Amino acid sequence: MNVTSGIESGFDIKDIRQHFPILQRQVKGKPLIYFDNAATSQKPQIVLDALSNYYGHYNANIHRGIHTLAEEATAAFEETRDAIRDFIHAGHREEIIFTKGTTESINLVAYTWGRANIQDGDEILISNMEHHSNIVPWQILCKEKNALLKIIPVNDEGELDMEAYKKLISHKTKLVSVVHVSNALGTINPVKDIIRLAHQAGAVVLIDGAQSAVHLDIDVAEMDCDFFAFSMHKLFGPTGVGILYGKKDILENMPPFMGGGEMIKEVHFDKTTYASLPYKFEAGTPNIADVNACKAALVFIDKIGKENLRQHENELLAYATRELKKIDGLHIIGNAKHKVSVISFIVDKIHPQDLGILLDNSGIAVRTGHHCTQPLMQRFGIPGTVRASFSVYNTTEEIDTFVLALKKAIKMLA
Ligand code: 7TS
Repeated sequence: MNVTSGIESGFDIKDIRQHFPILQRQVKGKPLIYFDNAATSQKPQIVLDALSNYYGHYNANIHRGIHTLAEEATAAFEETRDAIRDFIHAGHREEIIFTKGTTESINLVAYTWGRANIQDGDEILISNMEHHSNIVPWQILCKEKNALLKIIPVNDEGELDMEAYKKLISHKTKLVSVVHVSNALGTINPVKDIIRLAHQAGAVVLIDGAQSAVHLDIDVAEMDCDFFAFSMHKLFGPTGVGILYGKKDILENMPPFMGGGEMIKEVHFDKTTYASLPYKFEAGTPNIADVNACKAALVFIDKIGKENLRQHENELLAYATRELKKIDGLHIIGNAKHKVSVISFIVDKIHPQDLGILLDNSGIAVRTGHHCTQPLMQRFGIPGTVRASFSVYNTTEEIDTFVLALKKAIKMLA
């Protein structure tokens, strides 16, 4: 399926905003200001069109029919796999596995590679800034295998303590699983160093790319990670599509995840053989419509250009940081040297949720709470934060409105 973005060349914020119908709506009688992009991004019209085009023109199950619709649906699905491979610079299309999200991608590794490779006394290293989806699967695995979960500490700025990491890693470490970019703090972690050191110790590395894939250039081959997980709904794509990248030789040696249709070569009651990669890990009817619409999301990103996107987001981050720092009693949590456009903050004596409710009354969507990073909140001794996360369609004018509404809310609640 050919998709064109309709995006003007060069960076034109007015043009970009026009591609997102939701930005036209009002919330509580005010124009929507959407600053919850780290939770999920909004979707451009071409992604909405791709969804409706699939259901309206070529809806069919894939990989099994020989009729025209099935062939078209299969071709679009496999073209999306190629587009994802190009997007993250994987060496082989077989290394791209469709899941329903980052959470499922990480669990797939825990339930297959983990159960086959982790033994009594082995160690798994994660960090203090992980999302719950990169903590709980490893806790379950460690409990089952009598393995040990060790934690890389985070410093006061919200950066990983790399000296501590070097001390924690040893021949007992079988897996290092860390987040590329923190969803709660915005910190960009030095994953290349983390991966190099882990490999020197003989450990396998999983990178949680849920937050990085939309902001940073991802080159899994150069990064040399063994697994990379992300969700397309944070990259202007539909919900329900995740990606697991895995190195081919590792995936080939992993047992399957779910059993069922499409993942087999031959089924006999006494023996079943499995399909080749990537189908071994894609049992059942996949999320065809949403996967196919992801290609439109990638076309959209490509047309804007990651460099333009990053420059715009960095300007918003710098502007908002400067403005928020002027507010008395407001403390930014996460002041790492390298950050994406995520700002978490607390205000003295005011609960984040109360601020969130008042901001919503002004049409402003922010996230409040622990952001599924409770151990990180415990590290900072706080119940949660207010988090504003910016995307390509946000503006400095929106930040001005947000800062004004925030000052008003603080005054009301103080
Ligand atoms: N890892 C990180 C770093 C994340 O930010 C998220 C989702 C996940 C994993 C899980 O992704 P999912 O698509 O499988 O849910 N983060 C957030 C957030 O910050 N607010 O809502 C979801």
